[in-house]
Amino acid sequence: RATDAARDLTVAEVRLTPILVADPPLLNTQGVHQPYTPRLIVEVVTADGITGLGETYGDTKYLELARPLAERLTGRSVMDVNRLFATDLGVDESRISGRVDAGGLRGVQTADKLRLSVLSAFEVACLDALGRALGLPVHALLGGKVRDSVDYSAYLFYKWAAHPAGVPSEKDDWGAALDPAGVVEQARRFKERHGFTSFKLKGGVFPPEQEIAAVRALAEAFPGHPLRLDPNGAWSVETSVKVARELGDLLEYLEDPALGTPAMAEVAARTGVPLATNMCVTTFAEIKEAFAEDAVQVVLSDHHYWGGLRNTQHLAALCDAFGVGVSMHSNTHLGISLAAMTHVASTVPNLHHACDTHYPWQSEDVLTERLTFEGGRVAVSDAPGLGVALDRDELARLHRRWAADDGSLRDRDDAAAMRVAEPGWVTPAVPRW
Ligand code: GKR
Ligand code: MG
Repeated sequence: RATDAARDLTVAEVRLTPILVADPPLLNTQGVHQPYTPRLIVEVVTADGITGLGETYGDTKYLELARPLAERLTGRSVMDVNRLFATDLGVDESRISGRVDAGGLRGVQTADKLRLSVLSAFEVACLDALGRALGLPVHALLGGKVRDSVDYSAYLFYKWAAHPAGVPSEKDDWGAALDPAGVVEQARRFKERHGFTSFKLKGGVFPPEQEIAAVRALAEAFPGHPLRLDPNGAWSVETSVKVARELGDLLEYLEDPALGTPAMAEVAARTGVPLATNMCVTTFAEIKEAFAEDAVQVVLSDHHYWGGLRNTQHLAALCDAFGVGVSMHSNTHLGISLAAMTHVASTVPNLHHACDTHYPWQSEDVLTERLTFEGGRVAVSDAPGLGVALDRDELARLHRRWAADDGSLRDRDDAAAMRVAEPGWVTPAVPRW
C-alpha cells in the first residue's frame, strides 16, 4: 500500500468546537439535568486533509486544557499519541485538586483525571484520522474486534415530563417517570424503540423503599432481564446492606450503593450481591486498595476519564488479572463517543455486561447519520476510522447555541438546574438515607 505509506500524517490543524446539546429533565442525586449540556468536539486535520473526530466533556475547565493541547499536537503526527500523553499541559493543580467532579458522580477530581479526560478526545481523533488514512477501522488499530456488536443496557431515569415552565428547552416524548409504573413504562419504550434487554435505573433520587419498589416492578414486567440500580453513593452502609438483601436475587449488580472504597468493602463483605463502581475506582491509583479489599466486583470503565481507548484496554486487562468484572459507564454524550465506546468495547475479551449509554436520551447529534441499536446492540463498524461522519451544519448550530449562552449552561450544574424548580435546593449530603 504505497499510497498509504506516502501519506503525510502530520497534524496541520486542530479544531475545537464547544457545543450545547439538548438534554431531558433526568433526575439524579445532584438535582436534574440542565436543558442543554456542554460537550466538546475535537477535529484533528492532517496535512493530507484527513479529519479525525473526538468528543469529551465541554465544561470550561476542559476547554481551557484542550486549547494548549491543540497547540502542542499541531505539527506532530497522528501516530504520536504516546508522546502526547507524556506532555505536561501545565494544569494548575491547586485550582482543581481535591474538588469533586460532577458533584462526585465520577469520583474525586484530580488534575490528572481532568488531563486524561481531555487527552482521550485527542487520542480518539488521532486514531480516527489514522484509521481513515490507512483504510482501517479503529478497532483494528486496537488489535481487532472480538465481537461484531456491543450490548448496551437501557439507562432508566426518574424524570419530569418537561423542564420547568419558562426555561428554554427542547420537548421530548418520553413522558414523566416518578414512580414504579412510570419507570416500567419508560423501560417498555426503551425496549420498543431500541430493543434493550437489560435495564439500569439511576437511583438515589427517592427514598430507598420507592426505588426497591421500582426494581421489583421492573423484575415483574421483564422477567429474566438483567437489572441494575445505581444510587450514586447516596446510602449508608446499613441502608446499602438492607437494599442488597432485599433486591439481591433480582440484581445483576448494585452500583455504588455507598460512597468510597471502605464503605463499599463493608457492603460487599456483608452481602453476596456484586457491586459495581464508577465512583470509588475511577483512576489506576485507586485500583490497588479497592481490589485488595474486595470492595468491587465490577469496574465501569469510561474512556473519557480513564484516558482513552488504549487505557480502557489496560484497565480491562488489570480487572481480568484480578478476577474483577468490567463494564462501561456513561455520561451525557453524542455519537462520536458512542462510536469510540463501541470500537473499544468490541476489543475487550472480558466484557460480560451490557455497557451503559445515555445516547437514546440525546435527540440531537453532530453526525450525518445517528448510530442505531438493534436488539439493544450497536454493530461494530468496519469502515475506516470510527466509521462516522460529521454534520457540519448541525455542529455549527449547536455551537451557536453555546456561543449565545450567557455562561449559565457552559459548566454543567445539575443542582443549579434543580433550583429553578425548587429554590433553595442544595445537593443533599451523603449518606442521604
Ligand atoms: O446522567 O445523571 C446522570 C448520571 O448520574 C451520570 O452522571 C452517570 O451515569 O456518573 C453517573 C453514574 O453512572 O454513576
Ligand atoms: Mg454509576
